[in-house]
Amino acid sequence: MRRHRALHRKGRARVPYPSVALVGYTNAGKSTLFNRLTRAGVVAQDMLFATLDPTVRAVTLPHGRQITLSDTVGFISDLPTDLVAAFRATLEEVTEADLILHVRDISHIDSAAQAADVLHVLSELGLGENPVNLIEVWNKLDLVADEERGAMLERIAQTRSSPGARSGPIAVSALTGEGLGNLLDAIEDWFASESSTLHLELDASDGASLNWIYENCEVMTRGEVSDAGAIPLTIRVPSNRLSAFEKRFGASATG
Ligand SMILES: Nc1nc2c(ncn2[C@@H]2O[C@H](COP(=O)(O)OP(=O)(O)OP(=O)(O)O)[C@@H](O)[C@H]2O)c(=O)[nH]1
Ligand SMILES: [Mg+2]
Repeated sequence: MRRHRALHRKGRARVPYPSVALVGYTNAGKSTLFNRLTRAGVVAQDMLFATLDPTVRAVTLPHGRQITLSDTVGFISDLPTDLVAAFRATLEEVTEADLILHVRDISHIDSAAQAADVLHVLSELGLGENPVNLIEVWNKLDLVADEERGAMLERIAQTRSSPGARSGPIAVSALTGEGLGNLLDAIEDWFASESSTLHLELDASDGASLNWIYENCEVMTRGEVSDAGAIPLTIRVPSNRLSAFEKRFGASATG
């Protein structure tokens, strides 16, 4: 299965669209959301993916940008060990997605614990404790009682203004379609957003990393090598390279 998936990814890697993956706890509503979003905007190239993997579709966003969207297997706590390998194989493509949408059943009593489980699995896949390329989608808004809604929207506003937040959660109902416009806008904004400007000191002997930076980022300033053998750099990392950047240089570099 792992080999099979790797072949699929190779085929897909030639497609220039940015990739978005839906992840989340089982029953959170990923497939419902996937169907809604792809029905809204499937394009002709759709067939290309249909033969490779029925859970990947091309989607056109409101302002014309195209992405690929993939559905994934749901996470559950305490997975039986004989299933862990198969489960991981299906999730490998998540680690290569440009943007991860973490779909949560916000009406579920265990929503917070489920989210923690999902983040834990993502970190085990090598994505870091708090991936920068992740937007939370608070699904099943229709099941949230009117009197709780206010507090929930308040929480969203707070998260959005918290330091380091690139995008706050987006509240939706995959069932009724409420909030899906906001979600598509958030995805579009994410890919359109100004790339991040970062300062870092690179070990002068680390030619491979320097090469990587020149190939994937925009180098704005490059200082003299310090006595300690470090090159001070100011760079811009495009949003669709942020996760690759983090994987290479660590979450602390962009935090
Ligand atoms: N009320 C309500 N129900 C929803 C919503 N989204 C999904 N559901 C229901 O939740 C159940 C699970 O939805 P799925 O889309 O299959 O969930 P999933 O995340 O793909 O689940 P797994 O594939 O098992 O991980 C279904 O009965 C859906 O109809 C929503 O926004 N509101
Ligand atoms: Mg599903």
